[in-house]
Amino acid sequence: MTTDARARTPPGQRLVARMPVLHYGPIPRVDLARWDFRLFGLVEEEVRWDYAQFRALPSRSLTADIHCVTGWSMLDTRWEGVSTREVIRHVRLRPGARYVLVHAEHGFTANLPLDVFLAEDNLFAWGYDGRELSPEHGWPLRLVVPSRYFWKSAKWVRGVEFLDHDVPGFWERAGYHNEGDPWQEQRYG
Ligand SMILES: Nc1nc2c(c(=O)[nH]1)N[C@H]1C(S)=C(S)[C@@H](COP(=O)(O)O)O[C@H]1N2
Ligand SMILES: [Mo]
Repeated sequence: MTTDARARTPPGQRLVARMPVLHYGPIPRVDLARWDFRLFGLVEEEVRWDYAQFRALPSRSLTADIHCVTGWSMLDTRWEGVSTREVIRHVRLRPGARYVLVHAEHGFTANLPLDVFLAEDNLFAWGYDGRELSPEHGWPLRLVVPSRYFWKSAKWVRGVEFLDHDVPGFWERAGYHNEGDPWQEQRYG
């Protein structure tokens, strides 16, 4: 490992060259004609976009290091999509909104404090490595939050709920750490 790669690998992690596929349950079969993306909860007016509307939002690319709690990390993964900051430009949050619960297919959820959700690098991605995202990696849309273990990066996302209190997500309820910062090795709760 180069010094640079070592410095970018959190404690207890090993580097992989290809992204593993990891999730609970089956890969959902998504019908784009029925797909929607909702912003709801503590917002003045709910937003509901179909897939074409979501894809029409301004997009950007992101190069990021990702870290899975099971021990693999991958450096310089390349994503294309819409930043979380761009997405929330389209709602007015009600006072008290401090947390988000990200909702995905089959009832999967992941929780984040609002400020972590809105950090600079976070993306709702539809592209990976110069191509359309593949179904096993979350097509048609997944979240990418590089600052947290990758379980927070929900695949097959369908919306974001804004809350005044923290609600643990799927893996957090299963015993994973509520915060999940890989640099502090916040693996299990
Ligand atoms: N919907 C959903 N998203 C999920 C998961 C899941 O079980 N369901 N697992 C998470 C975990 S633990 C990891 S490490 C990453 C893996 O993403 P990948 O399969 O694209 O590598 O997806 C995350 N997103
Ligand atoms: Mo993971």
